[in-house]
Amino acid sequence: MAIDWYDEFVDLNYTPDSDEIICLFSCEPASGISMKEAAGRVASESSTGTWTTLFSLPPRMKALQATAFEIDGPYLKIAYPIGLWEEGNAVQLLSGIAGNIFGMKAVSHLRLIDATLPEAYLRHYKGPHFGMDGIRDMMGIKGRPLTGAVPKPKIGFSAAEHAEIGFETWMGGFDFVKDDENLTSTAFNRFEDRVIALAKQRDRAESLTGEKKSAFLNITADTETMKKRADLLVANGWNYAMIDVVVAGTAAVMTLRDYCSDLGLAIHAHRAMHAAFDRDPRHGITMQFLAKMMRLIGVSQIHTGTAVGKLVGTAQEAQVLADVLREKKTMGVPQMSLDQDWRHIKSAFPVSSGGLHPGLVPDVLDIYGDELVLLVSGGIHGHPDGTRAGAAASMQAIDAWHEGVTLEEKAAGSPELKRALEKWGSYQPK
Ligand code: CAP
Ligand code: MG
Repeated sequence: MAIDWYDEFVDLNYTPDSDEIICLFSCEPASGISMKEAAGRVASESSTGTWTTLFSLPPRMKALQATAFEIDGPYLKIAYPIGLWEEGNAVQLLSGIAGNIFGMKAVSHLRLIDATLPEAYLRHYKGPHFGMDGIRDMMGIKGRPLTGAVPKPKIGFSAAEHAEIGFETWMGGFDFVKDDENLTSTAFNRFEDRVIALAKQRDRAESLTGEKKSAFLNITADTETMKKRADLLVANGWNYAMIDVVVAGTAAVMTLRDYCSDLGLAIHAHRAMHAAFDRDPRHGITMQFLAKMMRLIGVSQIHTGTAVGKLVGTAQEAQVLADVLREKKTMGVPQMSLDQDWRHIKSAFPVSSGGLHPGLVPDVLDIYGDELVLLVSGGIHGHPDGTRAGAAASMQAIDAWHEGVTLEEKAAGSPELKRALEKWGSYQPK
């Protein structure tokens, strides 16, 4: 008597239906398990199956079974019937295609690389409220990256001190001030105080520069508290909220997407903790899949790496992530991403941050172009002449890239940039 029925989930002659979700995995079977056996187990345990044959199995269940239909070396494609999924519930999708399967003894390593989402699945999602164009209209910024900085050190400033640094950042030419991922509402810097103090400095900077200024204030907490904090942001004239989307969780982000959208707030998504599950190239979930989920749910922008800064990630990964977020139709890159027609789902900005300074700005723009949120934080507050000069130096570096001149050539007429290059040159932190 057969003990298991895993092989029923493998058909290498199968052609998926147009309304099925297609997932790309890389898989290393455990010793003694063939790739085909491992494929059957992944397809089974992420859809309807289990480890043993069952006493009763209603025939209609067959229509819900996922099918492993392509094996190419360590790469595995599985098709999931649309009937498996609750409409508009991304959390349930993750429980299926990114659930138990990572813990199976039958595989030594398993990585969810990407998934193609058909129209039949996409239609239940709203996506980003604004899209890149909407954000640019809202901020009145054209033809260059959006720029911003986090006050540094990461936390420890009072609300008043934080706001003062914000003023200097804006006066240096930057568009945004961003809270750090671990700054929420601490005894020395309460969220309410920061929202109000920064709003005063924003209004000062806007009247002195004539430019629209804003901030990514971190509302991350339990969902009900996040709603209250979003209300306070709107009450003080802010147009963005920041959420640590990985640690807050997919469900909370879904709730806040609608809540913020109703308030007209864009969402800046920080990805703190992402590297816990996407750094090992043989196991876990890729950042491109996380970015896809966040565009689907509807954040306006999410961090995607620098390649040249202090955190891991290659230039190719950054480009793949940018395509997943920005393109109307994302063209898949073999073994890294799948084709995705985003249909009515608006675009989202990639965010490049982490160990950047003016000397590295051209490298980042070579990767992303202008459709980007560029965050230079330590790289402005560490400038020999202070925050305002650091921001000005970064804006001069952006101009140099547009003018097609080297930083050294630009520095000849740009004292802030000259001073930055004297300190950092094109040093790549690690
Ligand atoms: C950068 C940063 C950001 C990281 C997040 C930090 O500061 O504020 O959180 O960029 O990483 O705390 O390290 P610096 P990623 O610019 O001073 O390095 O963008 O890769 O998600
Ligand atoms: Mg940070």
